Amino acid sequence: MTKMIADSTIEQHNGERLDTLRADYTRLGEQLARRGIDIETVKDRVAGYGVAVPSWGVGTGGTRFARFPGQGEPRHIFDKLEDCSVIQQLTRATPTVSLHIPWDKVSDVAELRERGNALGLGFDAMNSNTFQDQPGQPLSYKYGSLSHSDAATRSQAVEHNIECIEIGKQLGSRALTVWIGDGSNFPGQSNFTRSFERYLEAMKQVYAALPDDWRVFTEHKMFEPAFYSTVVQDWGSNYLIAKELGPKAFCLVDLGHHAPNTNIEMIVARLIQFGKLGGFHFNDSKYGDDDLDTGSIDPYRLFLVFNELVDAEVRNAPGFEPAHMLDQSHNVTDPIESLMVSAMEVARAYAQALLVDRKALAGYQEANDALMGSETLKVAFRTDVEPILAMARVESGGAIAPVDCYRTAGYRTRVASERPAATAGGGGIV
Ligand SMILES: [Mn+2]
Repeated sequence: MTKMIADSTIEQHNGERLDTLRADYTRLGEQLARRGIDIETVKDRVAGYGVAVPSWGVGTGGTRFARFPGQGEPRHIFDKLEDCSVIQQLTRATPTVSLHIPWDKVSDVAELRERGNALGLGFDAMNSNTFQDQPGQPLSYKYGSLSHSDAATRSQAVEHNIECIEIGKQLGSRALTVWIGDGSNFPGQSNFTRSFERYLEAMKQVYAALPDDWRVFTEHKMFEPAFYSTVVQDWGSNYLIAKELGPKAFCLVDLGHHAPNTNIEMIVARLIQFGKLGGFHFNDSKYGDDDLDTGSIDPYRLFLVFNELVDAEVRNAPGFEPAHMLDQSHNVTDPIESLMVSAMEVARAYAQALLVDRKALAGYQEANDALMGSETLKVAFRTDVEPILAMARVESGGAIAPVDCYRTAGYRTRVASERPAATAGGGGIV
């Protein structure tokens, strides 16, 4: 296996911190035991948890005003895979990469698969792109793609999605994520009903091309790039799509794609209840689709989402198999550092949700004890689970403090000398 960070660097890093970690872990284990929780069980479940890294996330993002490239930016998908492998090597929480076509298109897909495998990475859901025009593309998506008024443009978008499935099949992926920028900027610009009918008809063609063991995830978003209406604007429309398409179709929840203050954890619960939660694009948001680092603004909301996920996990909710992916734009940080911290934030929310006393919570809910219901969640959320996360990392070869270890290893400086300053590449804000 190809390793971008030397084992010796990680071993030295951990060696300097292991005694402290063991003491913290033992102390937390005693505290949890008093609450009837076995720390080893929690650690094992955290160790088995993985969130996919988006290939586009390792490049510096941007806004509609500007993009300020960082040092040593990946030039192509093979560089991106190396960066993704650093995240996985140090955090052990990101075993797969989610690719984006055409940004990650290569002439030799088998080579891409081999390179990923050599770096210890698998391939998660494929992401199609009909929200931009590509060089040489015959028909424009300026006025939409899968819902376009022109049948030939819709066909072109359908064919692109089928191409993504074909590439994914060669990589060992088993899901396609579809997000469209289709919508309108003015009342009267498009007909809500006819646009949605055209979208459904096009998606049925994409669905028909799915292999038996594949799933398709549709992603809703309330606004942007269209600012008056979008064709797939909310979870209600998304649920209708999944129902219309069939059993392999599920809804994807991007945390940033809702109005401010929307109760996202409740949307998650509804989709789980009706067997249509496909997965997540994790990020955080202050105002809109800010694509900020997961857990950087509202870690309690992230915990509440995971509280619903663990609730479904422990009661074996039918059809519950959500795909977890990060989807962020890193404008002012080193993307590798942001993605490492974000992956750990997702794992932290999972660990905290595992600590919820569900029997007590159900009792308080039955008794209408609002205060203690809330406190039961807060007790889990307030628990510092860092020793559990760090121990899970160490035991699988990762680093106790991934960002420290990454900086010590000097990876960014090294690749900056190998990779000429890049200017191309999508901002990757989807
Ligand atoms: Mn997304």
